[in-house]
Amino acid sequence: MQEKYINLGTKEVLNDQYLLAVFEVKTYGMDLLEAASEMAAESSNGSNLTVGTATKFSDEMGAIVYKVDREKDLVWIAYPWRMFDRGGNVQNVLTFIAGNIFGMADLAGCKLLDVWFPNSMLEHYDGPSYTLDEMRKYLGVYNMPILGTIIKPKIGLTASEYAEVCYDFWSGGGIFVKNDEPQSDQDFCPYDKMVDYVREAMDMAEKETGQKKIHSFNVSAADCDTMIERAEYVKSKMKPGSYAYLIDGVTAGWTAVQTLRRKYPNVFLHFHRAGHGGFTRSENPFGMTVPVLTKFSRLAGASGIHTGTAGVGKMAGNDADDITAAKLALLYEYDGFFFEQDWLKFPKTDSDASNFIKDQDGDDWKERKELEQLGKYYRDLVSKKNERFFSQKWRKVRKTCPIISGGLNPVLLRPFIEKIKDVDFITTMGGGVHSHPSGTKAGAKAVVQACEAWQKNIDIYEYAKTHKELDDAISFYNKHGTQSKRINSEKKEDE
Ligand code: CAP
Ligand code: MG
Ligand code: MG
Repeated sequence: MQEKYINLGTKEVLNDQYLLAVFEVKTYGMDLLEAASEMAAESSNGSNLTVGTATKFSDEMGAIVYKVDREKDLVWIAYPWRMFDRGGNVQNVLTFIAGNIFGMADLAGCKLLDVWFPNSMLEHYDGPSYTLDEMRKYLGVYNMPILGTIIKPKIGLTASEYAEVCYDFWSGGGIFVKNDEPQSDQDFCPYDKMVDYVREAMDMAEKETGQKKIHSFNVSAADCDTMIERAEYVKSKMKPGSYAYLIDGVTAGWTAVQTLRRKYPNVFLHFHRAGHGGFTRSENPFGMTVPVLTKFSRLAGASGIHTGTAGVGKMAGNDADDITAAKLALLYEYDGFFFEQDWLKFPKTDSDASNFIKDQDGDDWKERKELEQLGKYYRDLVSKKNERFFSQKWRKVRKTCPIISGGLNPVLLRPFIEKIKDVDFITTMGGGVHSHPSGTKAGAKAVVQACEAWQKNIDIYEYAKTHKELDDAISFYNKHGTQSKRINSEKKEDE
């Protein structure tokens, strides 16, 4: 037992100087508190042996186990955020708190269920720069999801064939098109040719429909130089606002995500999470939850991240994980599984903030000297959606847009909207558009019509009576359903 990492019940960890984390921990017999103390050591300044080289100061960098729940196998660990790499490095935080502990032989399970970032830590991290708000402004599309697709087949089209499918979707009224997550620079579809043809297709479709369109280009690559080369090529060929950069954040890594966020603050940064299932699925006793992955993507500055369809589509996922993740991405404060996270940035030394509050509140500012008071005051402002406050980008981590994909089709749009109770998201339907019996353009029209039906609060079966593409989609997708056999069979059992 590493006693020096245990301080149960201490309130010190709530003084805005600690990142808080909750883990579900299983062991091969080791006592839970002992396992927690070993985890705290390994994920901060220690290891399994006490070393003679430790100093008084290095001891202060030790994590603190401050709560355990033996019923539920939960442990709460606080990390002094001063120990993290300066300069807002997300990769470093994860290397500490979601790194070696997953390899500890004494653990039979270690799942990071929730994290809480203190306000004074948030001011050191980028957060998103170009958000869904800027995308909506560019498009002139409000009060509805951004309707999108992924070009399918996933890979294998030539550059001109690829662009033709983009054109078909856009001419059918679709707005947002993305490369599929593995599409990059393949010999049969050279990157520059793909970009050139997409631009042509976009110009034609915009002229024909009078609508602005967006394409999300996958810039993931073997190295950052090549990634930037691809980003630069896209930037040189596409109109500002008409493109996003897609990054396979799990396989390309957090450094790639933050490089793009810092180099291209005026471009929508689209975080695809391919590979996340390896450590987020509930069947996996090790790893982190979807809400935790989502919170780190917002901290790193993703403009949007896939947050799952909450069991409506083909991928494993549930309401708790996927809806919580979407809300933690979008809102300025939300109750996660264990922590209420607000995304406000203000350090103790923030004189602007105190002046801001003084303006807001005049003389009785005096009793608000304490940070806790400041924090509470800001939270009051946020909850009251104080217009003046919201105009101040500098004081908050801007929103990350949920990107909803995976086995969706026009029939499933409304069920998802009713689950998430929000329309601030991008939906990308691949199979659910390109498998439409009358092809991609009809598939796009069916998605648009399904959204119109929702906007007019008309049942889609009713709306389909006067909208053929939707009618065909309903018969086709009701027969084929989502592509997950398990979800389909569970749905049949429910019926
Ligand atoms: C969806 C998709 C997405 C996954 C990502 C695919 O295609 O393009 O990458 O949905 O999952 O390749 O499967 P379909 P998530 O629309 O044809 O299913 O959004 O859960 O990260
Ligand atoms: Mg706070
Ligand atoms: Mg895909």
